[in-house]
Amino acid sequence: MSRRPAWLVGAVLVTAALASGFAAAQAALPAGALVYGAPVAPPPAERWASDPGDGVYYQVFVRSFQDSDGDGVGDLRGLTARLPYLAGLGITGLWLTPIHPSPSYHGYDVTDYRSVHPELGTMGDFLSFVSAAHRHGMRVVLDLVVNHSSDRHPWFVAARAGDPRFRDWYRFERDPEPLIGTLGGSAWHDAGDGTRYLGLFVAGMPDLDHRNPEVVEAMLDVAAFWLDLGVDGFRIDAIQHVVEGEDGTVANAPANFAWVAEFGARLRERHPGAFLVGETWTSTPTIAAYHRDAGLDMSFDYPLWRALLGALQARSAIDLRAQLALNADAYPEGARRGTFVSNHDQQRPASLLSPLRPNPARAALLGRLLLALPGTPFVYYGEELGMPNGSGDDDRQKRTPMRWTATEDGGFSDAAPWFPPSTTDPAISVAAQAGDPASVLEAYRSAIALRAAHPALARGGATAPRDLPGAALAVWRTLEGEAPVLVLANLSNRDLEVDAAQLAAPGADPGDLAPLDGLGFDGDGPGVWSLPANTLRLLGPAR
Ligand SMILES: [Ca+2]
Ligand SMILES: [Ca+2]
Repeated sequence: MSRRPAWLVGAVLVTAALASGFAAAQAALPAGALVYGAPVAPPPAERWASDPGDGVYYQVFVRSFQDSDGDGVGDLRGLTARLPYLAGLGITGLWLTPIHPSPSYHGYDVTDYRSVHPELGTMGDFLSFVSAAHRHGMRVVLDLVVNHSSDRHPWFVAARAGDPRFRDWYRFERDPEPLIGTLGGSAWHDAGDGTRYLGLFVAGMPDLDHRNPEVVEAMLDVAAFWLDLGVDGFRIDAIQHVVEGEDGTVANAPANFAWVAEFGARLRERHPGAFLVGETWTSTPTIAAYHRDAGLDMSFDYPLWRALLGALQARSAIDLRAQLALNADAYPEGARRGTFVSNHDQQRPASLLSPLRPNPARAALLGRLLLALPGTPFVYYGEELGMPNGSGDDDRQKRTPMRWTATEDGGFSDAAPWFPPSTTDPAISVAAQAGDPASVLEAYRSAIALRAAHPALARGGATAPRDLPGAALAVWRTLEGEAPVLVLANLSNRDLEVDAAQLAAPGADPGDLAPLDGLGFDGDGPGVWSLPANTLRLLGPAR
């Protein structure tokens, strides 16, 4: 009997499959022997020495990132080809919005949880992508849409047709108690047979009934399927809404906390290194409760997102300081929080901060701020270019094609893109910004590199002194055994002087601090720093 670990056998098979063409290899091997359910990658504990909360993640809307085959739709091969760009940016993890078959462009209504949307590629393309991402030192996180399926998923089709087994996978009722959906209307939808079914979001997304153990088991199997293929973790969509309360609560019910605890624990039993990051679009105390009471591996810090954008919009650090202080108190030790300034559900910050014309300094400041504060930063594709929103309220305007080249089409595709780019400005492109120190892209690159180089920035705590003008933000980042870092930002549109004497300094003499970014500093003397408008600087003990 071979002593080779099971995952290595799988890896060899898949390597052979990729080398010789996935379909051909699949045909040559016994059914089920290749990838479906066979472990193909080393367990995360061996693959990753570091914590999943370390590093910087990048959120990709695959359909809009890079088209590889000239059909105007971004795909997995295109994404794989762009991994060197992301590695060069310092990215260590990727979150892909849903990649499964779905009748919608966004994919949040899944019809098959175990395959890849044909427009985005094949299973072989996906495996090549995962292998390449791992070679580049990036984790892969998939969106797991557990709360609901598509109304065209075979489970729901069977349920609606009266199949007694699948009927209990959803909630059908003849005379339900009224429930308000997440978008404001009734959460109950006409099933056409005298009953109504629950769909908290829209009629096309019926809620799965996770009070039924069979449903929980089915979703655990889906998660395990992808983990066996080398995926590292999942972003749990709509995590607050998975199980509704008996009293009509549709968010953060006690039963929902119990589901998060059970799902996470059972997944880690099967895959000890797997991790879950929840779409915790709620208040700080509630997010903290998911860590404390449900053992959630990582949350998304929506309150900090609001505070970061608010600080830039109001040109005032006052509320942001308060949020940082609240975070320092609210979360249990070791709670990992994904931090962000944009995602596929939000108006892009470049448009919010400067609606009339691009303002690279403001977009760069926001990014530098995100990357200088506690948490695990998630950068949304295009954010690192200051890419604007398209016009109008359509969600697709938040998910427009990535701008690679300075040409009108942005180099996304040889064909007409599935949706028009949000801008044709040549300056909003990787090609125009790469190498330009004044660009948003280079601000992100240097901020990510500084974060990686200074442990206090990556993993330290944060204290923000309040004895400063509202437009100035100072944050001490401290970590035991590591040199502290002082984050200094000027949120206003005019120059500002900061006197170090105003900053109580933990373990460092403010007069003894030097910039960490290699750039000079204007100032009136030791400990007085002049900050131009819209800038952020990092200082540490002079060596
Ligand atoms: Ca394509
Ligand atoms: Ca639900």
